[in-house]
Amino acid sequence: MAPSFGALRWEVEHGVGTITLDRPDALNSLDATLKRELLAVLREAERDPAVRAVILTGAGRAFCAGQDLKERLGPDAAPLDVEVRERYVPIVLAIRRLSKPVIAAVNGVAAGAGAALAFACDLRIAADGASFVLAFGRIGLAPDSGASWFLPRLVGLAYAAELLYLPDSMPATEALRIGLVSRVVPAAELMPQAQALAGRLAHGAPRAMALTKRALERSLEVGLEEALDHEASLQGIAGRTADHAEGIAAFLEKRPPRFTGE
Ligand code: T3D
Repeated sequence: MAPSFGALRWEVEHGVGTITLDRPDALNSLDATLKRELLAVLREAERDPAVRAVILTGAGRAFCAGQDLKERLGPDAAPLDVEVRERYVPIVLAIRRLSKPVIAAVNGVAAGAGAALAFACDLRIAADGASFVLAFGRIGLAPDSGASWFLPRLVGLAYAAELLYLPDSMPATEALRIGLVSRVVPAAELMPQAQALAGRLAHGAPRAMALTKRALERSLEVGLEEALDHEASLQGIAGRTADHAEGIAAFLEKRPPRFTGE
């Protein structure tokens, strides 16, 4: 039976798992429950073979406003380094290590660690009214949850520095111009387009998708020769899959492939 959650919604349809952060009155900011459930649902997405691609989005007018600042003032708040290491880092790593592609469908404002969650995803598509605010500096904090790692890789040091040192709100159109998101669509089109994109990913060969994610990940950290060698190893794995044989057969028989993940 599919697990149920209180602070987020989890729906699986046609190979696509959709995570909707669901605390709209608090702009889907991350309280203890949402952080715990987000990690749990990412593990569920990995475990469930019916899920071949994942969408992460938010309910209401925000994607995610980062840490729930009201909870942070509470008596049980952990020191920041502990909170980041124990609650945020596992979520970011779960997204990066998920063997299935994750699309951030950024429906509204993405702030602080909420923006970092979007950066950790494999693809970012934004509604035209969405925005990014690297709000850490506004409240006297340094970046966390991978914001300072992802941003230079996504948009280069110059824009990463602008976003992190001068935490102004960046509208989706500007995010598209600098390459922070790959598509901006009218708000009403966001979920249909994200679902169409995820549907295409879900019809791909699952092992090839996972290997592509690993190749891209490694490419960020190594030189050309090591990347070439790593690609060759991954291709060796892909070449031994039934899906590769199916891909060739489908091509020769002039029909769409039916990938099974074998
Ligand atoms: O534990 C740790 O702290 C470590 C981890 C840190 C990582 C981080 O994420 S640090 C960054 C935390 N996030 C922020 O600093 C963003 C705070 N929010 C904002 O700056 C603004 O709300 C937005 C730019 C996101 C949106 O602005 P706006 O004008 O559209 O909405 P608003 O009026 O400010 O907010 C609407 C409601 O959401 C409001 O509640 P109310 O007054 O109607 O009852 C506001 O308090 C609430 N809200 C917004 N963000 C948060 C929040 N409540 C709790 N935590 C939030 N982060």
